[in-house]
Amino acid sequence: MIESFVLPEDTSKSLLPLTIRDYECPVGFVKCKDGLQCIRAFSMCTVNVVGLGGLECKDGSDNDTDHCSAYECPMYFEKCPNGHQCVHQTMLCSGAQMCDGESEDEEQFCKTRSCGDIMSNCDNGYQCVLNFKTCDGVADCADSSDENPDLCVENRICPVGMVKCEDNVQCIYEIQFCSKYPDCKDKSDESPEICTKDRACPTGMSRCSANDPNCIYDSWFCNNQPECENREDESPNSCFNRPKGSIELPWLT
Ligand SMILES: [Ca+2]
Ligand SMILES: [Ca+2]
Ligand SMILES: [Ca+2]
Repeated sequence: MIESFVLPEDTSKSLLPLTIRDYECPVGFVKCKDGLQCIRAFSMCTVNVVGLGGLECKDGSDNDTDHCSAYECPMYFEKCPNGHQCVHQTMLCSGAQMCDGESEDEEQFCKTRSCGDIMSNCDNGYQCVLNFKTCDGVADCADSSDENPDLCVENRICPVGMVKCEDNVQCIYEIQFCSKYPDCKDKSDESPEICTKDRACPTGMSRCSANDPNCIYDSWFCNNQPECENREDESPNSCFNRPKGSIELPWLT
């Protein structure tokens, strides 16, 4: 996969430098400050996280405070309290400080920020945890409030788009069933009784393949992101007759 590219050098030295600077980067890429290089939008001005970054601007502008202060973060990323770095929205206020700066500043910032639809507030008021980490038996909030016994009761109502594990307490996403990884602490999401050869998917979802009982949202096929174990959702066979997918959770679009 292309990480970044530089516009051809011989052209950049030609008599038409404006032509180069007018060159549009492909979708998902943005220009470095010098106007001569395109990098992935989520590599520009982002905090260093494994899996992100990669080849960056040769002119250093992807780490330049002034350039980054003016840069608008790409979809699913938000500005850090420091005003120049971009961080994935699920990592901001997650309790692990990702942004450069003082942790007190980040806490203060997080107290005024909403956790959104896919995360929930911890009681401490400055931390958000992903919805599926609530009542999963592991303390994710610094104050353990995501595992509060008053919250993790049998008649608990799951957030939109989530379903109960067999214990009737924990909520996970339908896509986490038969994913070959235990997400329910009782492992009921991977039980052979549920993950049968002929398992039917709920409405709006389809099996990864005839051999794979994992169901993913129909809109996640052909969205350029592999969600099925063997990437069947992005295979030419699956995408032959389908429109381009989306990376959003279907009920949030
Ligand atoms: Ca938890
Ligand atoms: Ca699972
Ligand atoms: Ca996909």
